[in-house]
Amino acid sequence: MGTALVYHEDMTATRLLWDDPECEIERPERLTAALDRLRQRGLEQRCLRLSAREASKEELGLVHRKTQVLGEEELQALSRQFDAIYFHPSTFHCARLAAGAGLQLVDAVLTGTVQNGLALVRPPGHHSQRAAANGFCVFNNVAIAAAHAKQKHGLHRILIVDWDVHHGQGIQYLFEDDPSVLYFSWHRYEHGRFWPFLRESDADAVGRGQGLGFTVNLPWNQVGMGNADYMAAFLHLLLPLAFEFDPELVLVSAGFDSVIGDPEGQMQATPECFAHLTQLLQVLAGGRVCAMLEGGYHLESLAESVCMTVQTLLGDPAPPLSGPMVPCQSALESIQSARAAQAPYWKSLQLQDATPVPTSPSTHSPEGRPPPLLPGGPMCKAAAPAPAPAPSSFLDQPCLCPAPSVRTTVALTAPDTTLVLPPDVIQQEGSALREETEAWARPHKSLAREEALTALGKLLYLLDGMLDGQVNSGIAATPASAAAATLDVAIQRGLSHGAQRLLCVALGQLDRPPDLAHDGRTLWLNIGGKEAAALSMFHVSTPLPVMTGGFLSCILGLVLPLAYGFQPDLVLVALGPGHGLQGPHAALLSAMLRGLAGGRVLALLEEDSTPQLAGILARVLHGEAPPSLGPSSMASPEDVQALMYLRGQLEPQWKMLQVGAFTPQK
Ligand code: X5A
Ligand code: ZN
Repeated sequence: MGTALVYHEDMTATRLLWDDPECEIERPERLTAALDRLRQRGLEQRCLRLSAREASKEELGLVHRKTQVLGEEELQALSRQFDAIYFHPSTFHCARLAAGAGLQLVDAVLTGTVQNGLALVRPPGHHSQRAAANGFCVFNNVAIAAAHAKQKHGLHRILIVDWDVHHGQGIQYLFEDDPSVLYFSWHRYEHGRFWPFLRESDADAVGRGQGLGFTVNLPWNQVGMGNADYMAAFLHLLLPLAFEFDPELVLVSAGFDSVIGDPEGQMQATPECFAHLTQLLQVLAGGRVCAMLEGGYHLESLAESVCMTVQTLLGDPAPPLSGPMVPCQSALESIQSARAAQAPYWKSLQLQDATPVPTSPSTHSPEGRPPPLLPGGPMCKAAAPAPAPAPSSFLDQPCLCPAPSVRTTVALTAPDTTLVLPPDVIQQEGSALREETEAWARPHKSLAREEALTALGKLLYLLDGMLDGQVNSGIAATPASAAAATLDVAIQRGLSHGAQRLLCVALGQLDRPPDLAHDGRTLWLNIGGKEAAALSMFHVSTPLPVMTGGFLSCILGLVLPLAYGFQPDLVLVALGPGHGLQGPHAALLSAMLRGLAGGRVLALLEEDSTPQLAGILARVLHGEAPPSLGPSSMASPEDVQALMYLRGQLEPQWKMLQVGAFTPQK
């Protein structure tokens, strides 16, 4: 449905006219650098370009008490009345355009003109308050957009995700008693020693009155937070609450001073991380995501991160994350204290007994971090796997590998004319050579039948296309009786044809292929097993959660932490016999697994699955938003128990599972 890019070059006019070291970083080149890079990458051309309009006095009045136009000579005097603010003769015009751009974006998304979008604006907005400019911000662009979405579009639940490195205290103040706006902000805090030095930026500020629990603060008490810390914050704090809140719209205060290189943030997360954060948000609110630029002062990091965000909004798969996926101790402490502060208000955080993290000396130096993923440990004695191999070559140099010409392919046994697919999703005609297919099938009795062979031929052809980099993702079908054997062949073929690490998420009654080597190259995750069991760190089984709430905590609390920790370069999702998964649940799982392996995901269905299921999975793998699950029920006690048990078993090896302190069960 498309991505809007809202911009107006007039917004480059406002600039600092005198000497002020604090304010000089908020300069016009921020916008031009971002836009130039979007053009260079061909991303701007793929968006619906909208020219920003000025917000009206009435629209500004949704949030601000009074607005005024001033003479030039008053500007500097006025600037001194506020904290970290400069005014320029053009500032009022620019700020009205910035607020107007946000309104246009929200209108375009909520009227269905586009699916999502980005407003490239300055001045930024999230520090601005009802009657005070603050921190380079004049009007609160995101807050005005939220108020407008409520008033003009009748929305009842809006999620604001503020990933700027500063606390958007302006947004917090404006909605702190409003339960229709869930405001999440992470920010450099350093126990209150970082600007804006506010007590109310801490985790225990959770809103007030009706709005209790609808303000979520995640203060970072150290600099140097990286990809693993940001991903852990999303998986273990923001997303559980966001799914429970079930927003109708997601607004992002998209500041990029939280990216590596930024002088304000001093953080370590790479631009690719913002592709992943964006992708994770796109599974909410039917994919209605409106991002608006806030901070971001390192021009290179800013430009790159803006590209990552737009590319992901456009539906492109996220580049794999680099670096060890091990959250640092300080991040875990912060996440834990925010979870503890929010637990009274959110059932998704209850039951999962939260105890404080033991404080241990923690640093951000590479030496201070726990070593990356060391297989072995107490529970792996039976089948001690070899050390995880180095990342595969095609992921080491993603730039040398041209984007696949085909994003998603559907390889059903007989092309289905009733399938509803995006125009560029191809129904595959091709099949692997007959002799080759037969050779792969030979060891398996269940693959002897003609239908099974035909299906296998199509699957092998698709898989080869993916391994060669011609196709990014796909779905294939197999007769139910041949599901296990087909999956076995797919794994062997993947491993022998270039995959270094293969993640297999097997739903329903599918056993780990008995001849599969225990060498750490395959992570086998079965959802739908009889009981929770970790036979090794690479062989995990859990029952299918009964309730939606349990399913969500299984994905966020187990599947994705393991998957991100493993860093696969190929993902197989198999819906096997008795998988019992509803379409929307299967779609959500597939959409979220798309964050792994550069989106190289192959879904294997049973032949008699409905065309609706095939269609929805193909669309999701292609980058469309999954349907929202609606308000989620609580996880059942059995679901929680299974999850807690597996965490206890696996946490020592898979650090992304940590949500703070946890006492492993004996
Ligand atoms: C939008 C934004 C930062 C202000 C920092 C003042 N403002 N020291 O990033
Ligand atoms: Zn900022």
